[in-house]
Amino acid sequence: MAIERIDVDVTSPGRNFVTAVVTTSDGVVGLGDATLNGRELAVASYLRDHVAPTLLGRDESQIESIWQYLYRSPYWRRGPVTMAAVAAIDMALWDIAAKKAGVPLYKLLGGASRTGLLSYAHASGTTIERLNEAIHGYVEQGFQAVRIQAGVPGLDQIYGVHDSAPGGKYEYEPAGRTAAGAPLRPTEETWDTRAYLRHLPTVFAGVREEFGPELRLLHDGHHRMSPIEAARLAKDIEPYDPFWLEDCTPGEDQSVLRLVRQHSVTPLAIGEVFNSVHDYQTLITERLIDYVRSSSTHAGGITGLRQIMAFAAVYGIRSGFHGPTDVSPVGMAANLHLGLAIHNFGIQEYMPHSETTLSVFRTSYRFEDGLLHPGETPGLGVDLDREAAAAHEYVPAYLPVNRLRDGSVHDW
Ligand code: CS2
Ligand code: MG
Repeated sequence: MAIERIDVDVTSPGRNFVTAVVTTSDGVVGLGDATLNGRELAVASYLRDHVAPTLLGRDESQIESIWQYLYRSPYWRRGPVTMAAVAAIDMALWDIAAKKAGVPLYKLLGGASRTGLLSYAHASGTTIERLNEAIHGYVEQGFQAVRIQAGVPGLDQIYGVHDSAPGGKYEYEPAGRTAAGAPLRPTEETWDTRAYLRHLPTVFAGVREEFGPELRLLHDGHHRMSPIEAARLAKDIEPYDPFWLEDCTPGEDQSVLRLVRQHSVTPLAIGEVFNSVHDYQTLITERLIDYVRSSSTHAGGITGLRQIMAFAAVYGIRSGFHGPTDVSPVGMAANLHLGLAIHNFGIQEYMPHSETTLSVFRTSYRFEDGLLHPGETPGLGVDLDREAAAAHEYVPAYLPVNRLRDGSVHDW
């Protein structure tokens, strides 16, 4: 059989998503996530204009060969736009293969290595009290791990920090939609690393005091620190037994993690902005990280992410796949199937999609007692209601910009 048609659907049910819809000559449809937050249309064009025409008529079962063709043949390799496009096709082909085999995808990837995937929720609060309220909400839902982000005295708005509604229901979108009539540009925030470094250990102390030693606590530094600042933070939070410190420095400078390692035993997680195994080469071979943060959506699909995890396995490094709302339910399902199958799974980020998103993408994964499971539906187990999706038109939305108090642009 062959690839007969590739559609690229851009939809915005609550936030923007790009989905490749691949149809075979015998009528099987596979879905792949190509969502790149704030740059969605660039990937849609890459797929429509440069990928889809080259794949029509090819044997859809040759997943590895098609991956290599899309990766090597254009000459311009890697990069987030390219790899999100490669990811979408790859996921769709795996979806088709598993649907044809009549099995949930994890069974094609080697079968289940575990009963479920330990997952962590996003808890945050402008104060430690509000943060603790949010954590209580998640603990009641069964979460055994939470990412804790808190406001810093003196700073107005920090990316990823919001108070949750009563009962722990906490929804935010990383990318802010532009208000009608407003200039089409990201919002801006002000940052002060010294204030943050002073405050964060007290946040860990306040949460440990409330919840005791068992709950797993994670924190995302979101690339904001210099190497020596990161080393200090990793050391300062060490007494509170963090599960991980994520993105303590911008990940592209791999060797700086040596400095952080020299000063602490806080586990480190990096990689949500990476897109290939090569981005991890130093980090993995020198064991400078403990968790791989990539998602299938941004790292070349299941084939790309499986390559990274096979390499990481040799060094005892585990997965902590990226699972924010900007990874679509299709990308999330791909992460879950791979996570269930590989031996070196660690933890899965779980930021549930809004009801509007889930009314368009119908999922079969489930969350129970702190564990996610991809479900038993053949394929990825996600359906896209294309008619409903078409009613939600693309809305420009951008991630924020971060500046220091003197106005200079900072990592965020
Ligand atoms: C965050 C993300 O989930 C995370 O760890 O870093 O929310 C990230 O900021 C967004 O995915 C950016 O698109
Ligand atoms: Mg992150």
